[in-house]
Amino acid sequence: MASSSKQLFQICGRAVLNSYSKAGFHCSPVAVQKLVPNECEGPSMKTEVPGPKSKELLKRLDEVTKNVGAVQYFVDFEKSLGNYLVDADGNVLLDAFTHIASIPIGYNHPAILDVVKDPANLAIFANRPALGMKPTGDYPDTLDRVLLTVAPKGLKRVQTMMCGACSNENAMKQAFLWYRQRERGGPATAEDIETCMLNKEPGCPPYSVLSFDGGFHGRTMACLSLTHSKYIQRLDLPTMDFPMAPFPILRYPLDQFTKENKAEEDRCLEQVLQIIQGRKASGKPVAALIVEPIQGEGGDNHASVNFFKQLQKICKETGTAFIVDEVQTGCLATGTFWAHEAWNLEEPPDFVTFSKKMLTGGYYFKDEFAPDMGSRVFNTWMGDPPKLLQLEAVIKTIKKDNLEATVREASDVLIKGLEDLQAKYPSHLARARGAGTFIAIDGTSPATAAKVVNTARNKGLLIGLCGKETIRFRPALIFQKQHCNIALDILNKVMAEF
Ligand code: PSZ
Repeated sequence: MASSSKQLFQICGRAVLNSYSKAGFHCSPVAVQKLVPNECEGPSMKTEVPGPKSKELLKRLDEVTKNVGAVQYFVDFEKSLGNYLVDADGNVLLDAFTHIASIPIGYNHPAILDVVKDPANLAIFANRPALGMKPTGDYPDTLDRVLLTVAPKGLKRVQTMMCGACSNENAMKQAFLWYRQRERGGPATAEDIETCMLNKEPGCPPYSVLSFDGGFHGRTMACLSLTHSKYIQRLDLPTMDFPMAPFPILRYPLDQFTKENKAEEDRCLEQVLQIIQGRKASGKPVAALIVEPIQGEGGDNHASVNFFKQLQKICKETGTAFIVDEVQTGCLATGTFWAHEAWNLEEPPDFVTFSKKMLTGGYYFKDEFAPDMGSRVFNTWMGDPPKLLQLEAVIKTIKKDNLEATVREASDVLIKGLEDLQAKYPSHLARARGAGTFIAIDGTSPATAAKVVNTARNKGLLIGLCGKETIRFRPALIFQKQHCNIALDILNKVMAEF
């Protein structure tokens, strides 16, 4: 972080305060307690987004990467602070999307800057270990102090990884190794060793992982076979012979469709059981099942506590590993540190994978799923220790500032505001829903949803799209009531233009 950042924050705060009150927003410049000092009072727009600077940069980046189809605008990290992202053109935007749900406590949070500035951390920032082979002496304590303090109840083992996809990829591998160990009941035979080098059975067993329609678990080549949210992620790529079950599509409001939703969930559970039994009978067993607590990329699809309890029960009864993908839902996004805490399971999932707000990728797992030998789950970096130090600052901030209460309060305000909006614009908006600040509302068509997101952006609010026609909120954990009110104010103006 350059030494000019403090000055820039102040400039940002003042400039925004002026333009925001000029724009006629009614947000009190005093009284509200900010969780990040000097944070802006509200958005301030100088240009459309993308503005001229972003457009120019886009051309330059395209010359180098030829892969800018998804880049919308460029970000200025020096000037961004708290819940406000500043773009390359100097636009200040209230960020309720946070780099696809990945900034836990906002931009340039003082607690994270302290970690970066601490001379005691210099060596670990300057030198990167190949963690699976040569970790630094403080590493076991760091894992204990950081990742194990927030471990899901009942899980005591953790492996770090580089990203969400490689977390799922390796959790899956550990599940396959576990399955094979049990099936074989002893060490690998000479035939196993010979055939595995030739892509043949029995060394390479025809195992699979069961995933759900609408699920998203990453884009590496094995994870891609579990990912079913958009065709563009899969088109022209070979996938593995992995089965897929339907995920319940619930009708809203939930309390008016209890019977229908229960029937829908039962239908999906029945399919899960049939697939697992069918595959086993045909000699191609399902070794694991993977599920998101709320399908994020697939369109913010929720299911009931009972659905997840039944899934775990089916896994247990059929000897299938139960992997819960908390890459997007983890780290307090849904109001509990792990979304699956809300299910009150009798025993923990076999694996819980994470990344995004956790800053490091990785997964927790039960003892019985530990790899059977060294070098089975391995790559060069296997994680990045400075990210653990940053995560430690996040965890401390969550506790110190009681961000659980902040998320709860923001959740209530945002969901209620979206419900009011949908009551006002029933021909454009539907199905407001969410847990914590993992919140969404549907447009009544894909075009409507896209128009809401794009118009909101030009008015200074960043939200995202997912599924076919879903508008989603993925703010940082420091998104307070006042930020919700600004967001709702902007959305009201957006809808008034429809
Ligand atoms: O288009 C993409 O590749 C996107 S857009 C959002 C994501 C990926 N989310 C990543 C993700 C996730 O939401 C869940 C539930 N599981 C796994 C992943 C993969 O994480 P990364 O992107 O870190 O590999």
